[in-house]
Amino acid sequence: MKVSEFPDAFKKEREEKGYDSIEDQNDPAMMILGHKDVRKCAHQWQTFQSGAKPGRIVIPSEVNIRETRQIPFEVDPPEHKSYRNLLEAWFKRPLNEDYKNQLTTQIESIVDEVLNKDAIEVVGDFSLPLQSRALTLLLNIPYSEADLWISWGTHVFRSEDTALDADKANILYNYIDQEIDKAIENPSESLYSQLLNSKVNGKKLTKEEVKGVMILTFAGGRDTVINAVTNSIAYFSEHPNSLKALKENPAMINKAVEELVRYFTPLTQMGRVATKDAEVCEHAVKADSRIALNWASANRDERVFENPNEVVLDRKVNPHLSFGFGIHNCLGATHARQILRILLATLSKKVTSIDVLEAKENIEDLGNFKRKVGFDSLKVQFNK
Ligand code: HEM
Ligand code: EMZ
Repeated sequence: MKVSEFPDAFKKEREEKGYDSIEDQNDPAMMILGHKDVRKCAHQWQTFQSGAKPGRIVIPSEVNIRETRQIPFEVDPPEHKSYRNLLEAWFKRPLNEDYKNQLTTQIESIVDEVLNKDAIEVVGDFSLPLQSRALTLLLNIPYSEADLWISWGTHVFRSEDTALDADKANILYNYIDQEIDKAIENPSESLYSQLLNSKVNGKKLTKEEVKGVMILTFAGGRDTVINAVTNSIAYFSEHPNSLKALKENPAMINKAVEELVRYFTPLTQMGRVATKDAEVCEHAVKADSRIALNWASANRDERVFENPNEVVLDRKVNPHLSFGFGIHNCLGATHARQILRILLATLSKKVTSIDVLEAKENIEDLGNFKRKVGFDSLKVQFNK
């Protein structure tokens, strides 16, 4: 398979019945595959809730590796809205000029670094440091803190051989506990301090609530960004003319980012738990069972996207669901989009071609479905 090719794993089932069930630790989930149905179910938060047992809406389920509720991700209205109101402005900071300039400096310097080398392993030596350094801007803490996060590897709940790794998750939880205590002693301008100073419905946020926001910020924005960056490099390695097109027409960059994010869909799906007996695609969903909003499948729905399996960098209408849909839409999307826009601008200016030396694909195992979501490793050479 070409490194830039990411097949549609769900086509047959989406076209034939619109759903299919997958096993997951004795808690199966009914995957919703069509664009229209995914949007409809995402809207029905009263029937399909996020505020179930912490970890249960994630696939694979994380109920066995954490107890802290991630906020605002695992909360339903009306509380959800109060938390969003609190966080919205902070997560829009990536639109500020100063933020963009700092992010540009970071990304240009990492691209300059790799330009001088013979071989670069993109996942560990490019995407992970880029993601971690950029996160210091979002949290508004010193740049040097990124070194520690880089040492944790690409996913905070996974290690090389275990899909769900409780020991590894504890490294993150203990770290966040410590950082919260530090911020209580020495308040600063960081997100920790901002949260510790905030009130929701007249009450100060508890340490557990602050932890819930911070875990989500670390976990949700980690392998998604790493995959988006790595897969973009894979794409341009086989499409050098697209880099040239972006250099000649930088106005196309925003559309190109949306299209790459649609095509890769870094987060395959997210679950919900039925609060009562319901029906989706004329199929019964029992109370307390799980459904999964499959963003990846919806993004290849031929009823919505012309030539869904092709990357059309200047695609005009692109209602992709890669950042989710409805009230829980991705809070980190502004940050993620800035990273990718600046990355594309920088690559198109500084790099003429990228040679792939070695690639090991990361295939998500969803029982009957196998989906390529990124790479375990991708060795390339960047050429000036
Ligand atoms: C929610 C994808 C980057 C923080 C979501 C959702 C998706 C998503 C699909 C919806 C989940 C649902 O409906 O249950 C992505 C992708 C990213 C990305 C594809 C990168 C390309 C980030 C980053 C952060 C972040 C960088 C923060 C550092 C969040 C948060 C939510 C969320 C806090 C929950 C919002 C809520 O529940 O109201 N993301 N994400 N994400 N994401 Fe992201
Ligand atoms: C959860 C999730 C958030 C989950 C919006 O998505 O991202 C996953 O990578 C984490 O494992 O805990 O944060």
